[in-house]
Amino acid sequence: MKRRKFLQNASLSSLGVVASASVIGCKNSTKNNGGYTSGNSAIKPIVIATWETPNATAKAWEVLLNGGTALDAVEQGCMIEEADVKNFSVGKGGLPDRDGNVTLDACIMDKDGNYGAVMYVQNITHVISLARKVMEKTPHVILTGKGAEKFGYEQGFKKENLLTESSKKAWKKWKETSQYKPIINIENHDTIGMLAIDTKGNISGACTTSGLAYKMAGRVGDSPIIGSGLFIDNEIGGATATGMGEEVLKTVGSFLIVELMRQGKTPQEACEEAVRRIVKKSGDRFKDFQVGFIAINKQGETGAYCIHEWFSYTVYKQGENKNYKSSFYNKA
Ligand code: SD4
Repeated sequence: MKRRKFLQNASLSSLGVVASASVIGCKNSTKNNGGYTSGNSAIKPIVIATWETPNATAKAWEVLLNGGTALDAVEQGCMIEEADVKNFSVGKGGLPDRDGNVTLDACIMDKDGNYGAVMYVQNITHVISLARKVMEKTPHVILTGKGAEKFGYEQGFKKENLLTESSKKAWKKWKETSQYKPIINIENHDTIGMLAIDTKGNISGACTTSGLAYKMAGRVGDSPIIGSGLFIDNEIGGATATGMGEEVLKTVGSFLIVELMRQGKTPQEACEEAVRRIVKKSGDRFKDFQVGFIAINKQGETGAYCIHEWFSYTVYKQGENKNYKSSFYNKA
């Protein structure tokens, strides 16, 4: 499967728009695990996203180069994965719950700390845009289920069947054993979380998912929950998560990472600390689940860390779109 492949440092620029980006005052830069580390430099624009998602980062980059906001970039970038029926963890084509219903969760956060989310949405593909509408057009921050859908149709979203033939086939096969055991690093860990800094230096983020395959009906994970699947503070930076949502929720992982950066940690150090905290609290259970975080700070430095090998992330900066392998905790 394409998505299972890991392309370390492979240039993906041919997939996207390649143009020059402004790198302001970046001295002494070094590659660190795909992250860009340098003194006080500000790299912008820049996009970072979970997993091998070069088409999504390319779209976001294109928006940024055309002067779009980070908010527009993360929304439009995430929409690429939502429309991709080969991504079994996001949008149309996402794997269903154990009853055969595809239910989507998404959230978005802007530079002013505004947040919008939708959860348990069953018939709308672009839930990231629906989350943005919740943020911008309602007095609320979260809408769920039928209410979210009703609002979506009022806003002009199309009603669609999200269960594709291949997802239906996979679900039928799963039903033969009906074992719920999320597997580390396969297609059910392709949630996209995206963070971007625009040419004005403002940060926004988005996260969209169909959640864990074959979850119980009604289950919501970390992805649409502020502070867990995503958190942005425009003064500090942002973070987003993928993997076993229940574990991310219990540590409010993305908020934790942003707060650690506020205290002076680099994005890399902050991601590592958040993963260590999850591992420590889990006893031995961490051996059976994956969690991966990515983060960016105001300077455009990035970080990524996960529990088990093979989480990857994609960064578009300075005209180059690259996928990187994340460093990981479990060396056993
Ligand atoms: C969830 N964190 O619903 C999501 C799952 C995920 O790729 O990351 N899938 O728990």
